[in-house]
Amino acid sequence: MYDPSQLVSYLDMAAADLLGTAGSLTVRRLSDLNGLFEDIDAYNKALSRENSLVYTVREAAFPSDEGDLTCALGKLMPGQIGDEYYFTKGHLHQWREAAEIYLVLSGEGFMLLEDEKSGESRLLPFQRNGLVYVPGHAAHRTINTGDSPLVYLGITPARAGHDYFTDDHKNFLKVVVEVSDKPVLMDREDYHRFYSPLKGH
Ligand code: S6P
Ligand code: ZN
Repeated sequence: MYDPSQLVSYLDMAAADLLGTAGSLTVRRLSDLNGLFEDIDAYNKALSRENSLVYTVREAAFPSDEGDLTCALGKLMPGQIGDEYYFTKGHLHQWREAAEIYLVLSGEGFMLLEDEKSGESRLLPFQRNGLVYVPGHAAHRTINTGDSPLVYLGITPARAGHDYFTDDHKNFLKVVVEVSDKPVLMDREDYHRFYSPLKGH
C-alpha cells in the first residue's frame, strides 16, 4: 500500500502550484512557441522586447502504473501576439483514446478542440468552475482571452502522454483572434489570407 503522503497534494492558489506530491514543472516562454503564432512580425517584435513567460504546468507525482490517473496544474498568462491570444502549444495524447477532464479554477478563455480524423473544431468556454471534457483523438489547446492568469487542473490516465504537432501538421486549423475587442474563431487560412494583410501585416 502507498504511503499517505504519496496520495495527497495541495493547491497553492496564490502561486498556482501544487504542494506535497508535486512532480515536474514545465515553463514555456515566447521562444518555446516559435512558429505557432500567425503574426510573425508581432511575434518577433514581442520576443525582441522580452522572452515573456506564457505558461507553466506543474505535474502531480501520483502513482503512475497501468490504470492510474495523473493531473497537472496549468497557469496560462494573459497576453496577445498581434490579434491572437496567448495559448498553449496544444497536443494529442500519445495514447489516442485517452480523454481528459479539466477543472477551471480562475480566469477566462476557451478550449480549442480539433478532431484528428475529421479536422472538425469545437471551441468550448473555459471559465472559473467550468468542467470541460476533452474526448480521445482530439488535439486540445487552452487559450486565455481574459486579463488575468487562466488556472486549471487537467486529469488524464497516467499513461496518456503528449504528442505535439510535427512538421507535416504543424498547427491547429483555426485561430482565436481579437476582433472589435471580442474573441472570434476563424479559419487560419482565412485569417492569413484575408484578414492580416488588410491590417498591413
Ligand atoms: C496534459 C494537459 C495539460 C497541458 C497544459 C499545457 O494532458 O492537457 O496539463 O499539458 O495545458 O499544454 P501543452 O499543450 O503545452 O502540453
Ligand atoms: Zn492533454
